[in-house]
Amino acid sequence: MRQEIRLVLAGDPGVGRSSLIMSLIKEHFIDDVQAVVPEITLPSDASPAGVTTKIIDTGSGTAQQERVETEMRRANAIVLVYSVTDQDSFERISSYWLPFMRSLGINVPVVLVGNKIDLRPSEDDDDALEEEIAPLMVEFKELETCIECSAKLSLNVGEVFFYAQKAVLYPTAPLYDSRSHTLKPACVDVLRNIFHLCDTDKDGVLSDEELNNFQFVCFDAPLHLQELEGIKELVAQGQTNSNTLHIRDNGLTLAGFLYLHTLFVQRGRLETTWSILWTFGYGMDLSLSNAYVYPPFEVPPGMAVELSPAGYQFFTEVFKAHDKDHDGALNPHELEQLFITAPGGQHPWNGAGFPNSTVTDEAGAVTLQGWLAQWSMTTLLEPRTTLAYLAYLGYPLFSNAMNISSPSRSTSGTSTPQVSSASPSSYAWFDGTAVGAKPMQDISPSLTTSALKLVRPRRPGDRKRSNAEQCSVFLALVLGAPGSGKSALLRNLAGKSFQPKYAPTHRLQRAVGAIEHDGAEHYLVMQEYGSHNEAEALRNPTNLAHVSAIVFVYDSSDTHSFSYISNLRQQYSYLAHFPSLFVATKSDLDLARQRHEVQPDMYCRKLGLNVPHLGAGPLNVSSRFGEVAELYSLILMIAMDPRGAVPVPGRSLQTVRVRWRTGLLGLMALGGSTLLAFTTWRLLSRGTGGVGLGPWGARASSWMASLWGASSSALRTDL
Ligand SMILES: Nc1nc2c(ncn2[C@@H]2O[C@H](COP(=O)(O)OP(=O)(O)O)[C@@H](O)[C@H]2O)c(=O)[nH]1
Ligand SMILES: [Mg+2]
Repeated sequence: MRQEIRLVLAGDPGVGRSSLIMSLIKEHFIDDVQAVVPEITLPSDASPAGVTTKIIDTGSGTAQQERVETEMRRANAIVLVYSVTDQDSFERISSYWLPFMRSLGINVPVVLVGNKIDLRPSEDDDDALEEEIAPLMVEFKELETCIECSAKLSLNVGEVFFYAQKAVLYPTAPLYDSRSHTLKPACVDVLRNIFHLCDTDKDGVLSDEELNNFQFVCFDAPLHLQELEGIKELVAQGQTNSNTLHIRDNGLTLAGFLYLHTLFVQRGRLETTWSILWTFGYGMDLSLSNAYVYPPFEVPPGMAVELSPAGYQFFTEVFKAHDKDHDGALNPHELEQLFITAPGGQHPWNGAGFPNSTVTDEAGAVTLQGWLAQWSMTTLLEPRTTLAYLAYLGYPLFSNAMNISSPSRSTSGTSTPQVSSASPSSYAWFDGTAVGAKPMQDISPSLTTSALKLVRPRRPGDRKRSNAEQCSVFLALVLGAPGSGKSALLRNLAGKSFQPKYAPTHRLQRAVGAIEHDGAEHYLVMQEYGSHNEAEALRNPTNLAHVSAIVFVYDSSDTHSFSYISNLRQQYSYLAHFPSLFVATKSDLDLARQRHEVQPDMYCRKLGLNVPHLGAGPLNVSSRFGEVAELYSLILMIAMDPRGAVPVPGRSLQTVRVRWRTGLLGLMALGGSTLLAFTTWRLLSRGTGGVGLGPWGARASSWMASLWGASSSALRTDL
């Protein structure tokens, strides 16, 4: 945002440049003004948008020529003065001054000022003057405003500088083509986006409520009902073509909205249109400002990003507003409408297989669950993309209107605006009082970040449980030989049907699905790198920063499949630090013995894996028969709580301890069966006469002896 504006006065000698400046600051006329008034600084409260203003006088004559040039080059706007009593000074505007500025390459707005109107005979016709000015305005588009004044009478002097400030702060050129008298295409594009965002129910017209919301968003003030009607009447009157309605269903159409802005510009109310553009995040170049699209949002190391409840609610509302046929899913046309305000009208997932990456209905339309899952995935993997799209979709401005309770909003004390009967003075939209009502720097959409939240994923070895439970979106990386069935697992996760025909995956693919766990919904994202990217991606462990689990997949019917993952694990030893799940696919086909030094089950056991409900693994699945569901909940489980799923590095020690424990357990089990067997024997021996029994332990040992061949009689002898 601009901090300071430089206004430079130029014109022929004696037209009253210096007098104008003195008249402005002294508020009365000074007869013997100095030839060149020193530079004046007006404080920020003396400008419409709170910027300081420097006013620079220039002298005349060849000695001053160089300085005039220098100052003109540094100017943000030029106040070009002539005297209404000096025809020469007027003619020199078009014959000398404007061409001279062009020759210097100066391209700033010019305010043309006719001074000394106190000296003009009152019978002179104002219209005649306008006739002289009009062709100038056509020829020189840099002429922003023309104004007549009198330094002597302090008439219109403040206005001269005010218009010059406005010419800098609210320039016409980016918005309006002064020759064709129409809004420029870039301006139309931006206003169309703003219109779409304001049309929260997406019915193609701005209703009274939507207009009122719009007024609130831009000017922090409600809209007076009568004025609302006034606007609509005005816009309706301006309709020239019966094919393009300005008003439909008692609401403002896009054509009407554009017409209204044309009026603002034509009536010198550029500040209104500019304030609106700024509110919606656009800069002077009519592109969305970086600060608006990417508000500061730090993700500390070890933390991940998810959507906050407000974020989920917003995406839900957006979904509902665009589901025009109310079938609970967004078809391609509805999606196109939804993303119309995004750059290029595009969703952010081009090339990422959307909507195949997420849950759709049979026709391929994205369901609400699929929609939220897709955003959950995007937020985890590319939070900046989510931030940007929140901005494109209007979250910073309309989350409030959509009744989305974002914490920072409610504290601002701004309640959902209603059409009110407030005093007309609060009506800032059309009467120009919006100027200065909302300085540009106050319009900061920092609230976008309220749609996100930081979570701390649980890492293997973390002792505390509490933080980890906040996470609800998890990424699992799927690794395995080409053709081992990775993509089929991804498709299944997104609820897609099994594809019998093999289509190799070369590029990164992702799929996301909602999985219920402990009564709460979680999102599982599965990702495969694709054969062209895998090696490159695995070389850099930081690529796996968000990975919560690795799924090692092999084709149980292909003898060479398992060695692929075993090699991979050997080559990239850091993979061993991730919670891991081994999966044998195609269990519907004949099992093949793997050409590998150990078979998969032994391999898993040797890694010391002990996944709840599974053990060491591998897990057998069949995508073809849809026998996969258990896989996803298992992945989710180890992602949430990696205990038992991370290969144990110091395995030998662990194994010894486990064996020792197993040994004990075995002994106890043996003891149990000993007792059982002994009882059996006692019963048997009873049948053959029987004897009295001593402590069972003693008998146990004797019973073992019987197993090894000692006769019952021998036993009895022992007893
Ligand atoms: N009657 C009248 N005289 C003015 C006005 N403005 C300036 N003058 C007189 O015009 C002469 C030139 O003014 P000055 O400000 O020095 O012109 P500059 O050379 O453009 O800076 C001075 O005698 C001023 O008093 C005005 O609005 N009305
Ligand atoms: Mg002077």
